[in-house]
Amino acid sequence: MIFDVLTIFPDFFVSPLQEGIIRRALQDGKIEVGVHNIRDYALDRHRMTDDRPFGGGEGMVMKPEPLADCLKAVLVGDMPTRVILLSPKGQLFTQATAHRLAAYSRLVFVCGRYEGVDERFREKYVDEEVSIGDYVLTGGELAALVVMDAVSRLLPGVLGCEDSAANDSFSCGMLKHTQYTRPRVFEGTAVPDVLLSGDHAAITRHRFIESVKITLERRPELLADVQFTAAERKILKKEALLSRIDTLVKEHRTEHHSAG
Ligand code: 6GU
Repeated sequence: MIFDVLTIFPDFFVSPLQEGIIRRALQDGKIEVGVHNIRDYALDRHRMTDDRPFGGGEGMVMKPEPLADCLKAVLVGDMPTRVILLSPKGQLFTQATAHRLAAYSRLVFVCGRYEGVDERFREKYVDEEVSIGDYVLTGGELAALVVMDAVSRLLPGVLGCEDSAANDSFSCGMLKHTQYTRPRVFEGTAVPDVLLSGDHAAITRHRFIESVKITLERRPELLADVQFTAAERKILKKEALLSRIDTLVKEHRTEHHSAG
């Protein structure tokens, strides 16, 4: 996977890419990151990448020509590429987005700054606009790093099998079960017996129930979109969780309908 980043702050990307799993992915050639300074494509005397908005108002708008020229220089070859503008006005980035983006050969991130980018650049060159949450950052750089991190760890061979992405929170639409390691007793609290039992079926069942309970408590709205198997529904019924979940799903659907 090739990531190309268009930014006016290239230094933002130096140290976050030099640690841990991302560093190893770069060393192993599983990912490649090209950081491109938009200012290098600003050809006026002052190398301006932004200007005052037509119509007046606060803040500055990123000029379309340096962005377009920078992008054209990056978009050589015919790799399946997605051009992504990071902006608080974008579609919310989720684990599903990460999976979808992981299928491209190249992602180009355009990091917006100031009050936004000229609309004509967005219309002509941007495939999708992505936001990482309902809050405002000073620019798209941190968001681009978030998306690169989330996508990278889904690529084949990036995670060791020890930390496989298969059991992540959100991978099955629920939050991940709790985890324990040594010592068996920490400050008077022991690890749950079942985890020491060696009974893998019992452990899987325990973790499934844990996942459901944690999700019910913290992010109940997520359960509306989870497809439980017949076997899972049987377990949930036995644990007296099924009716709670079914009620919740019904409520959620009704809310969606009345909202839509
Ligand atoms: Cl992608 N950019 C900015 N500036 N703020 C954000 C964001 C992106 N996502 C959430 N807030």
